Amino acid sequence: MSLRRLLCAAASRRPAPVTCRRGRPLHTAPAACSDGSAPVFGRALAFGDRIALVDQHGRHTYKDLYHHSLRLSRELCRLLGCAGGDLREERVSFMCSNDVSYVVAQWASWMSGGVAVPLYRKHPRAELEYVIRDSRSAAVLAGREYVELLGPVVGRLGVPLLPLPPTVYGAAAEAPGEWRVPEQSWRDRGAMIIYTSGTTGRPKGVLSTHHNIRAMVTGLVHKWAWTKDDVILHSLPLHHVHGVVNKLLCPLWVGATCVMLPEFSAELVWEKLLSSEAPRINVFMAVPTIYAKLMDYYDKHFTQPHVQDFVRAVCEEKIRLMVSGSAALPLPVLEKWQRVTGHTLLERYGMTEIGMALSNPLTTARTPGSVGTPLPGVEVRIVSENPKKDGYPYVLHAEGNEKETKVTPGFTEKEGELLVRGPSVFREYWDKPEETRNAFTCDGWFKTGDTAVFKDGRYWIRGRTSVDIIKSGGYKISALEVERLLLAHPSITDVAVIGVPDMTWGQRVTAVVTLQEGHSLSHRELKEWARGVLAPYAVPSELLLVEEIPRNQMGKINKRDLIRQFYPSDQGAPRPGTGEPASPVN
Ligand code: MCA
Ligand code: AMP
Repeated sequence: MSLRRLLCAAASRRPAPVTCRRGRPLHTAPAACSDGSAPVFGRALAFGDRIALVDQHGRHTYKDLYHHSLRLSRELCRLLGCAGGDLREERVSFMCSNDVSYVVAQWASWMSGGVAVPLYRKHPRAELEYVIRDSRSAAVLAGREYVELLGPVVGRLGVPLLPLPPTVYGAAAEAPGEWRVPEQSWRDRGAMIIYTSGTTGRPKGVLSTHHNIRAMVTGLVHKWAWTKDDVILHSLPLHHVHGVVNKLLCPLWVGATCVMLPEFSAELVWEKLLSSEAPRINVFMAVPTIYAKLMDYYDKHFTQPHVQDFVRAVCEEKIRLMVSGSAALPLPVLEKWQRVTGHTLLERYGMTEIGMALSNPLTTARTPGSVGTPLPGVEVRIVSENPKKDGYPYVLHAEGNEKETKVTPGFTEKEGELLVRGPSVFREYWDKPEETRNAFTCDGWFKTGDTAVFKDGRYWIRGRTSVDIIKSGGYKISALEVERLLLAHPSITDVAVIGVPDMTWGQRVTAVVTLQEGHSLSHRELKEWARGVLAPYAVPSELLLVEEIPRNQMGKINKRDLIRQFYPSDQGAPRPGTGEPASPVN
């Protein structure tokens, strides 16, 4: 039923009450493989004819997913001349829409013993090429929509392309004859490479093993009480941990159903959340920007009181869990969402390199602004540099795990860098041993680069240690990488990229630019040009033209000063200082 028809009916209908499932035991399917770290597909046959995925093409059972994937894994191994069926961690890049083809490509890569490298369809060609080359992918799998796009890219790189067969999208699948997933040890085997921006240099591939992924999934399944009766609405990109692990692998792990939209649309999300058609959504997760956009839509379209009552009643009665993460959740967003839906968003904290680390509780009170306490198996520390250099790598402020946190006397409520250790922490930055070493303390803790504090019995994230990491729309963006690319513009002589606080996006990417003498550049022109070299979320949403970008004697730009100069209110509303030599360009 369309959203409009749904709302017309709202005045006369009340949602059917749904019984609360909190506290029910988790569904545990017998593992199809004896190895304790076997991937999610190893559990699929036990869920057989249950619906795993609902997408734009229809409904797909666990059995179908399994068999389509096994068939594709056979094709992949044939293509690469791997008769034994074990690619031994060869990388397999793949580009698929948010639908059944994604799962089949991912599982096929794993069934063949390969490392899955998801590509994002909105990335410019140069970035796609970078990922395929950097990961040294042995093959590229392409959903039918992307064969044309990827053709020239793989052609240049000399990598074979395997289009997914059309049957994947709809037909029921038979078991592919004698072909089997070879017996292998999964535990330390690489499973997935997700590319993430660092402060400096090109994006790095974060390699997580099957054991890491299993730890991420089982920690969340336990903490958020996933069961096979859950139905999650999926509307996130599938080249980051939030979309891949939290929203896809968790439901597939327990035999639940994932209703997947091709992409985020506020209208479609509301339609699905409010629909009474089976399977009825009872779990939703998103980045803060999506909640902000859903509320914009609500303000524009759900103006009548009976519609608002209907929305709140459905959300309260039908949905058991709504989660926010990937960026700080602004308090006004949390409060408004509470008013609109009756749900206090469960905020959690994570990172590509570690999966999820901290979470508010499921059943007891959630604390706005806090990210809760460590997830099962996760250990955290808050530390600062040791000024004494007396052999200790750092000063310990607080240390905690799922059960408790101990604060060093004298360090109550003292901010510091958050360190993380545990089975979900990644194995390595692909092909970057030095960066991998530098990412850990000498005693083996991963340095998140986030500033945190332990206060009132829970953890709070205070922001990034580096101003050159921008979070916009839930995406991590390296300011220096955007600067590097913008400097290639023929009119730009100098550029500083800053993240300006913004209520919808978290931060907006803003370019402060000096131009060649006699040149002009409008924001529209810059955007058009930048779309060819940057992902849509990294294209500057604002351009400030200046005569000169202030630098210190070392040639460094003080970006915090720059933000204060142009946006003195720091409240998200841009207020370029009057009388300054800068002018925002539209
Ligand atoms: C897109 N646009 C933007 C931004 N992104 N403008 C300003 N700031 C941005 N960040 C503009 C585009 O340039 C375009 O403009 C218009 O919006 C539509 O672009 P589109 O790509 O279609 O945007 P959208 O679909 O509206 O995207 C908004 C979104 C998306 C749905 C919030 O950003 C998103 O899916 N974010 C989630 C990212 C995520 O999953 N992060 C998790 C990573 P024009 O129309 O002028 O061309 S973090 C993670 O995984 C860790 C482990 C964790 O903790 O979760
Ligand atoms: P990514 O590197 O793209 O995986 O993004 C991870 C980063 O997102 C973390 O290092 C944090 O800076 C940020 N992040 C994730 N969740 C939260 C949260 N709940 N609050 C504040 N920042 C967050």
